Amino acid sequence: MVVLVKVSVGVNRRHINAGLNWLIYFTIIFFNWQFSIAIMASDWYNEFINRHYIKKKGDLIALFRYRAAGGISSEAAIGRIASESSSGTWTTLTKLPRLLPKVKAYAYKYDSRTVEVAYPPIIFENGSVPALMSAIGGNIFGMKALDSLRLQDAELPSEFVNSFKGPVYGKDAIKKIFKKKSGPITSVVPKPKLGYTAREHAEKVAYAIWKGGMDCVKDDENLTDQKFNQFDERVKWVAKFRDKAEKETGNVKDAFLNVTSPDLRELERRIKLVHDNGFKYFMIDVVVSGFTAVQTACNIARDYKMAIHGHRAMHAMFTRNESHGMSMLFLAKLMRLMGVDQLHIGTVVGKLTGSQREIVATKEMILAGADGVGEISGLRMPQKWGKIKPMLPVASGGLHPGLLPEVFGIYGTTDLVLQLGGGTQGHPMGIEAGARAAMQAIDAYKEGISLSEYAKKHRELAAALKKWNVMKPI
Ligand code: CAP
Ligand code: MG
Repeated sequence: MVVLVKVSVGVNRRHINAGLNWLIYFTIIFFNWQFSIAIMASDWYNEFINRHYIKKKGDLIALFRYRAAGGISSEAAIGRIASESSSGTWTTLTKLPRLLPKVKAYAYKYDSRTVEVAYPPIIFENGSVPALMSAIGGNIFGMKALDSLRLQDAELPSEFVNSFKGPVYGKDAIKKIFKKKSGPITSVVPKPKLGYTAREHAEKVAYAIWKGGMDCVKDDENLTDQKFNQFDERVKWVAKFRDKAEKETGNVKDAFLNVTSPDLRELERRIKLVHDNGFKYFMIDVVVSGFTAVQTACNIARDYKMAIHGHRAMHAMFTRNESHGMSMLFLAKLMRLMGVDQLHIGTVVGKLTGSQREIVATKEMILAGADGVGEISGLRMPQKWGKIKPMLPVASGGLHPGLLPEVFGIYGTTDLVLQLGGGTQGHPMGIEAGARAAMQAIDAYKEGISLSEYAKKHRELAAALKKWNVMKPI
């Protein structure tokens, strides 16, 4: 009793508040617990986790980097990744189809940062990249249970790979289109990106670039069909000055004319116009156009026996964040699979992002022959290519003659498309001299002579080195 009295006498406002706070606290804990029990009872995500799963030969194996949201366990996170990207959903269901066991993916190899998910091939539509990406690139990237998710790579099974036709030329373009024993294929994009009329683009810039020794002239990624430089006009003028340059130089000249279009019918019309004007290539902005448009363009290119230059504008929206989005490596894999002949994949030394480790791993993967490449833990999955031809890497973005030895140190010169813009047209002696300076830097590297030594007898290179030396633009 005394105790009680003491306690009751000692009790004051502060104690009552403290008592109420504890009561509220435990009530919340209790309902949260109930709530999480409810969640557990109603969700079946953990049925898509199986550490003992033995991957089957035909499985597609996706490698994800993930970070679970606060309070979410790794299992709760990876169960959601495997479930929502295959056949599951957030709650248990009252009726399940007979085929369900055949369409479930399993998270089977994981730690707190990466997970490999095995998908049965039956769940994908053969020959369709959009269908593939609606699964492994779909809802899972928006789930609240994940703070971040990045599709780093996926090993595509042979049955799926063989349902595509791949590039028409790939790396064979060097010999088959340009009749050159070895690369690089050289290209320059008129700068400024926009502002020339169709005729100025061809007569004042493209012609000078070809006369300076370049194989190709490339449309910039945002040059399509503007009032001041209409697509049909540009094709006609560029064809006229290509013929002039070919005649005067005796070399094959081509162009990467940008057919990126508002719809598939217009895309087909533009490709046909480029073909009918005698070009062997066309260019398409692969990300902004979308996978269906790229697959359509690849099928049309096959009909016309044309090569595709793939520009990747917009890729950095989802490739540069190392913990969320999709790797450039996997985007490049999809482009080779669909049939793009050459694709921008970065320079390391230029103005745009891309780690040397991932760029080299990507270059190896897109150039690999039938037996493909091996795994690089956490970065690249093994991948066999069968009959899909190798795709050429394009090195571009902030390049000038002074940086070319470093670029060739990463890519070599044999299987490469080298693309410059400002680094030729910013040359103090003009556009043709700028192209010539880049060609001289290539020759110097091939002959094993330093640029400074070579510049002693090549004034265009000397002028380029005087302006830019070896600066790395950002
Ligand atoms: C290069 C470029 C290319 C970039 C694309 C540009 O011009 O024309 O689009 O190379 O980047 O617009 O920047 P510069 P990436 O040579 O004048 O930089 O190759 O990384 O896809
Ligand atoms: Mg550009």
